[in-house]
Amino acid sequence: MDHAADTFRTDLMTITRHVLNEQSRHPESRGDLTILLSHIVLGCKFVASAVNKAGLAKLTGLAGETNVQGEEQKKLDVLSNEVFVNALVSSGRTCVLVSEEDEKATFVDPKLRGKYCVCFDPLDGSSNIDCGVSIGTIFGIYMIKNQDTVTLEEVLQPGKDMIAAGYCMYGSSCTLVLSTGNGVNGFTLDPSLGEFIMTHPDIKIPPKGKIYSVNEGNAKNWDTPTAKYVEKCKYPTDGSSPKSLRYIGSMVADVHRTLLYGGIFLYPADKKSPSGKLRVMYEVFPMSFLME
Ligand code: AHM
Ligand code: MG
Repeated sequence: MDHAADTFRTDLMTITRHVLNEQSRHPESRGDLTILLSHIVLGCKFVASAVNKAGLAKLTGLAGETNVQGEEQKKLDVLSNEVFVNALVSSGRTCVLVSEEDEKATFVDPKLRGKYCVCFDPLDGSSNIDCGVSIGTIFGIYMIKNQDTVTLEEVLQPGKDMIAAGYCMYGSSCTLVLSTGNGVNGFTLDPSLGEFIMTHPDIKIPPKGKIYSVNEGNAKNWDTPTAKYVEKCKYPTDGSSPKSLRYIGSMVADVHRTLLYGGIFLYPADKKSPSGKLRVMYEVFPMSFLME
């Protein structure tokens, strides 16, 4: 007879259980980060559900058009931003929020302030929304010394000072990858339970990979070293096999694949974007934190 445990996971390491375990390693902790993370997880669940419905609604003509009242349907990225801002503010653990969707940083009402600053891109890879290709949320968390007097300058901390970072990929499954500084773990959303369950413990990027990932359409604007490097991926001179090209155009998905399969993902600076296209605070720093 089959044991249930052969078919089902019966000892579920939910993301909450994992974060609480991590918390218990710091006896002085009051659980603020745990509470903040649980609000971020809620935001991810909401966006996952909205992303799933967006395609359906469009197919049946219910979304994307101006309705009879002349109201414009909210775009998914604006909706996601609202969800995360509300989730982060209501956690009572944040003092400053920096979102890709907002021109200015949000300073939380002093009554609701906590010690964390969160930099996030609520829905990255927007060009992939309408065709149902993977998109994601990216976040990085910093601690602020004095929440009451916090200034914008204090928010501009180096990436190495981040205390936690993660991303959630809305793809063929919904996967949340998180690090609070002690290893990187991946959790998959079980829609029937509404819980993220640990499916990728202690992720380590393979030391060598067979994939390179870059928007080659930008090649004419690259500098010589970048162009030479990519050329070598295709025409290796050391007798090795050429690398495969994979490029989704959603950083979360391209980084996720790189983390699991190895290889390289790059978005180099070029003549068109001399400082690179990806934004350092809510895209590059959190992803670099996880990669390291
Ligand atoms: P977005 O924040 O407007 O969605 O842009 C960021 C995205 C990244 O996810 C991705 O790596 C990159 O832009 C793709 O850019 P391109 O379409 O130029 O290849
Ligand atoms: Mg983005």
